[in-house]
Amino acid sequence: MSTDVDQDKIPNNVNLSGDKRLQRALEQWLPNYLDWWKAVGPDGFQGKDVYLRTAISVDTDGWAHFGHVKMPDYRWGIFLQPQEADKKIGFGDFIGQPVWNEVPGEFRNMLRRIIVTQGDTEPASVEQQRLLGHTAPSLYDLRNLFQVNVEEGRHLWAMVYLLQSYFGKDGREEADGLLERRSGDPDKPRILGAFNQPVQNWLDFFLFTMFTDRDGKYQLFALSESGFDPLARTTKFMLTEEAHHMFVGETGIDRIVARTCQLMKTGDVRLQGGIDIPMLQKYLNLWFSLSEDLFGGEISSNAADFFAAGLKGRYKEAQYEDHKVLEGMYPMTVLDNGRLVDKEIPLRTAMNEVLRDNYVEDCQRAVNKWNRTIEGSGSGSASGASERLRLPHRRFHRQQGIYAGHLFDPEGKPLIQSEWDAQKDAWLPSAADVAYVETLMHPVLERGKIANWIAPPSKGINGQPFDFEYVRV
Ligand code: BYC
Ligand code: FE
Ligand code: FE
Repeated sequence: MSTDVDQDKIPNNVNLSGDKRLQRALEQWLPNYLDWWKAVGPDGFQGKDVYLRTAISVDTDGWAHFGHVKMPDYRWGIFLQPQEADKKIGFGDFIGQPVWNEVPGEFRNMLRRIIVTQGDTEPASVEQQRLLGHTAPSLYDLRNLFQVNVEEGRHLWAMVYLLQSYFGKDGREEADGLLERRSGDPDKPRILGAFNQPVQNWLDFFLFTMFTDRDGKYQLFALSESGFDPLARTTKFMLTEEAHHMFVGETGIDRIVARTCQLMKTGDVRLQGGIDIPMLQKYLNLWFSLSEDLFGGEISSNAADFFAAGLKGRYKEAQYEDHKVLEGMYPMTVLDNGRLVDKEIPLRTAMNEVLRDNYVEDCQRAVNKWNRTIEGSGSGSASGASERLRLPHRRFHRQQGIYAGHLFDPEGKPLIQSEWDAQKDAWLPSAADVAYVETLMHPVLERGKIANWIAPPSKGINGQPFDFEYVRV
């Protein structure tokens, strides 16, 4: 009996009903979480039925359960990828030893810090996106926003589960702290830069889910290699949900591009209420650079320590031959007295950059796809045919790591302050750009209708048509 009650409140595959101490800790945390959700979660629509998928098990076919639910009734569950027998640590100084199922004492602080940093991003993103429901371009998009929001809420649960089950009293304090910090609050900000940046409009949102959630993908992959097996198993399951977040971003931008190309054929994009490619490029420059910062410094002793301890590996660690990495070097362009010089960095200390390389490659793939949409649109105007999107150089607009505090143009060329000041409004959204995008943001909440600045999706969610009642407004 009691098992069903627990599964009802907190669906899980961690035998919650058999662990009274953990159950008590989570049940104490739950009302605080709901208070947080109501205070700074999605503004409005909380009483509306939203067509959401809920994770109810970890079976590959059966985990996503679709139905209309009110967001506060969403069942935030705790799911870990099933344990593998005889699993061994796959990299670092402890390679080949059995994975840890308890926190190794000497790495307790490091591990807690990684989990808290990961956990902090999840509620932060919900806070950042809280007002967007009021300007959704369609019911389909409104539903996707809320899907992302409830799943980021579940990702917070996932990290809180780890803190409360494995880190005792300080874990419980950290779990409380995750509900106390606030995105953008000068006194108690979220931990990482991009998660304090305002997400004011849907262009921000699509670029955030494209670029910032994609940092999540790579960080989660790296953590899914962890020798601390509960972390590996938790993050592995989170990745199944993450795919949809990135889909929302990547296809969202593609739909804007498609609509913009249509408008190019009939005249000036802005005069027709669209988002022109140069505007999109500025927002892309902003969110790509902010998201690159999330990988940390290019040269990082923290990253080397995480790797050595077997806590955080590389993207798909199995693809590499050498999992100890005691000798390799990584070629890097660094700044030496303000000059760019090529240098070899011990590979272990370059792990953040190695992960960023995988990330940038994936981002480039998406940009190529958007450009194929432009090319395939046959947009006739002379300007239209020549416009393409591109990733700025990784030195551009960085606020973490070796390039922070220095100025570079989108090609990576060093600049002096006056050059930057003269051109920055051509590279990043200016106040006037933000104001223009703001004028386009009106809610379209009629079934089958869509805002003027974006094309409808090629298909709906879970086999439903675009004009499905995704949110009963
Ligand atoms: N902002 O050695 P360094 C997601 C700090 S996204 C502010 O360069 P390290 C999601 C750093 O903490 C994935 N501070 O960096 C997406 C350190 O501070 P201390 C989130 C920063 O430690 C969308 C100092 O600078 N997951 O899931 O190697 C929606 C020098 O550190 C930043 C993770 O991040 C920054 N951007 O690496 C929802 C995984 N970058 O020691 C969710 C867990 C660095 O001087 N985190 N600093 O006080 C980690 O693995 C690492 O902490 C980081 C940084 C990769 C973030
Ligand atoms: Fe997440
Ligand atoms: Fe996400």
